[in-house]
Amino acid sequence: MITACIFDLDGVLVDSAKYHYLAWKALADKLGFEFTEKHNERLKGVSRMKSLEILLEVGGITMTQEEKEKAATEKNELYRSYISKMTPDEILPGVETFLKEIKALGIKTSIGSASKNTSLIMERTGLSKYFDAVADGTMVTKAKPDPEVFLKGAELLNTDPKECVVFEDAEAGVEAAHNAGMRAVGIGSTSTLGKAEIVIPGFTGFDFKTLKDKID
Ligand code: B16
Ligand code: MG
Repeated sequence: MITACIFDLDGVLVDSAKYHYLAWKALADKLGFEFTEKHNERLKGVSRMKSLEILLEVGGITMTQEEKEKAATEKNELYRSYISKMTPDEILPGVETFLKEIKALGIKTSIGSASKNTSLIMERTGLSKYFDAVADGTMVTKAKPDPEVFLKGAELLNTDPKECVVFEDAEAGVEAAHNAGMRAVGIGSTSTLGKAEIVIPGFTGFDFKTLKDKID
């Protein structure tokens, strides 16, 4: 039985990855090396500090802890300046139709995101109204594939993890869902998300019946 759906934010409900990329790229430019969109793929679903470490590895640069914190803060300030201009038009195709459908069916909904900027994005895009709970990077200490953020979502919804389905665009997120005892729908390609129970390219044309038929 499925009674709750838990959604990752970046890459599932909105495309904020492009803003993360622009902000990380500005930092790499300043440090004097090239940071490509392909490199950026490695940062999806990964925490802010871990993302910085990957970026520094790409550039072959070492920093003290203090320098790392300064660089991450600088990146976040630029990133927030971009996302503070987001609009409801940036919700990914098919997402609102699916959210409206499951709300009408009485399915409970939570966010399960690593991002500490979740509330700003939800406010700017108008997504807040579709969610009963928000579990995000401000509430957890362990990054995906640890199940902490999804278990927090289930707890906030007062739901058994076995009745939750997670929607994720990152491999580590699919693993985190399984580690939480939940099933997962991968949003993207089977080449990276093959372990999910279902993989779809996006929400367009996807409905709750299809979900139930495939995994309930
Ligand atoms: P912030 P998700 C993740 O969000 C992003 O995919 C990842 O690229 C980012 O580094 C992480 O949030 C932390 O974000 O710097 O805003 O706290 O995919 O888990 O919704
Ligand atoms: Mg994501």
